[in-house]
Amino acid sequence: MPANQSFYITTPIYYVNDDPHIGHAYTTLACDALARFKRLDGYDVHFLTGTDEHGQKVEKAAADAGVDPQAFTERVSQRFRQLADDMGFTHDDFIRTTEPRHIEAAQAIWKRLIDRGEIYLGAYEGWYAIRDEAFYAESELTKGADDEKLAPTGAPVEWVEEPSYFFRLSAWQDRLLEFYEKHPDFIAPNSRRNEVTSFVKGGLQDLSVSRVSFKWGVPVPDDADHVMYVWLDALTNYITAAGFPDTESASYKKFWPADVHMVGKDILRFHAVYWPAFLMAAELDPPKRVFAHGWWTNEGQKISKTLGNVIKPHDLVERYGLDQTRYFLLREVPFGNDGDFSRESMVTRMNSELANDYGNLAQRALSMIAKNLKGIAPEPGAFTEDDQAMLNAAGELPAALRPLMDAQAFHEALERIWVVIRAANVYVDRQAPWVLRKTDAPRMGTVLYVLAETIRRLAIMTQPFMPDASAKMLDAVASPGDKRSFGDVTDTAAMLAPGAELPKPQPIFPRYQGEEEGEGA
Ligand code: ME8
Repeated sequence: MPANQSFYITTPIYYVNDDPHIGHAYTTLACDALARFKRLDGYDVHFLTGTDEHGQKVEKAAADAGVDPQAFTERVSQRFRQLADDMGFTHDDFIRTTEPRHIEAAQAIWKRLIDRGEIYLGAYEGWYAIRDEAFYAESELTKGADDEKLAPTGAPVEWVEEPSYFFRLSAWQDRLLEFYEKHPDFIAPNSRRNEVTSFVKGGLQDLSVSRVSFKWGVPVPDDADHVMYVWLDALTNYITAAGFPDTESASYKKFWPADVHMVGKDILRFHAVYWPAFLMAAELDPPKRVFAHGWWTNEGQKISKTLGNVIKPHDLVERYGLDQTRYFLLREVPFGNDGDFSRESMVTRMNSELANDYGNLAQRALSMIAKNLKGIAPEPGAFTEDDQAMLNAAGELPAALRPLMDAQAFHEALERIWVVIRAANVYVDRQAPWVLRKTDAPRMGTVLYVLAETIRRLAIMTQPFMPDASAKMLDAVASPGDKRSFGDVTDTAAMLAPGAELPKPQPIFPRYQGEEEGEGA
């Protein structure tokens, strides 16, 4: 890996109108796993998350809570930072759109757009959904109960008529299509790419980018009656954090354009249509990729406050454990698809894949070393073909995982690791070191060495997904803290040192014994 290669990854910045839930944790978790993976692979990573604090929706939530918007955003933003701590996220920066550095950047992109004739003053007349902070055409609306007009997302809309600045989005249709054509990896997964392309082919209208009917936003430069449209403000956070408006700064040059904007499918249009258009119009580079993942439901139902089935990430962590929760969320659903949270499948994965497959592998091998070899890593004899095949299978994991992680196929990356874990369990059964103990003690030592070394390699590879458990496993095979990157998977200098003292093995993935009927079975 070339030294100092950079990798910039971002989460959406979350609205502070409400408390964080599993959906927010999911997007940031995916970014965290990828950020950790890239760091372990030698990249200089910049991982950004934060909160979206302006706009009518937040203003309204603050008014409902009887607090002024600034105090309200302070309070809720703090809960998102707490979530990040609870989940062990390793972001390098947490941006808030009410920070001076961001207001400066948002006004600077506005100026670039107005200087280039990409924004003009007009009047907006049309439908607006506060919940989505989005404008809708009459033709997109459906009717709800009592003939109430609804956006395609189900959000109620209201009629808005006011002076407004517009961005010449209509002029960007062909250039956007050309951009998608030239950069086939820009939108992922593929099905989403087709969705966006047909939306753009359907024609684009100029976009209202300022409002005068409320105040909670970034003031438009040179026209204080207007505040910037919250999406233009919010999207700009990605360049603020890279150092914009100083496009000559070392950080901007290093990290912009971002490698991946990770988003939920609900906000793909803003990221894959508006954002590259704003940037190209401002003569700035568009990001390299936008990945839109799917939607989580709870036991088959849409997650909503009204239904009272909001899953709090903190509760999952308390109940099942942090690494278990991280593993489940990334393994359960092919990344990109919708997913359903079910306790039964959480417990099944914990017990069969974590406790049985991975945990038992380590426990079996390491307790044999503890019992039969006084906890001292054995000196291996010559490796047989089987031994070598086992070591190679684990050694090939970095190369096998790189393309999967670059495609954000987290579930496949985990499955690929489990192929090796299962192979290691087959290897133990076939080699039967408990039989060798009586018949061929030196050969038992070699088999246990191969197993412990395989565990070391596996634990290096599971770090991005399950950092705490992997660290414990690496401690259990006496792996030094500075020899845990992907380069150390096969570096002979990092291999388990014969004679090393291994600590007494502790179970790392306990079986979950649920009290509920059916759980723990
Ligand atoms: O849209 N399943 O913020 P937001 C999966 N501020 N992911 C979910 C989810 C669910 N049920 N619910 C939420 C905004 N998410 C804007 C973004 S970016 C410049 C501005 C995740 O608080 C998912 O990532 O509504 C979704 O895109 C995001 O939360 C929306 O967060």
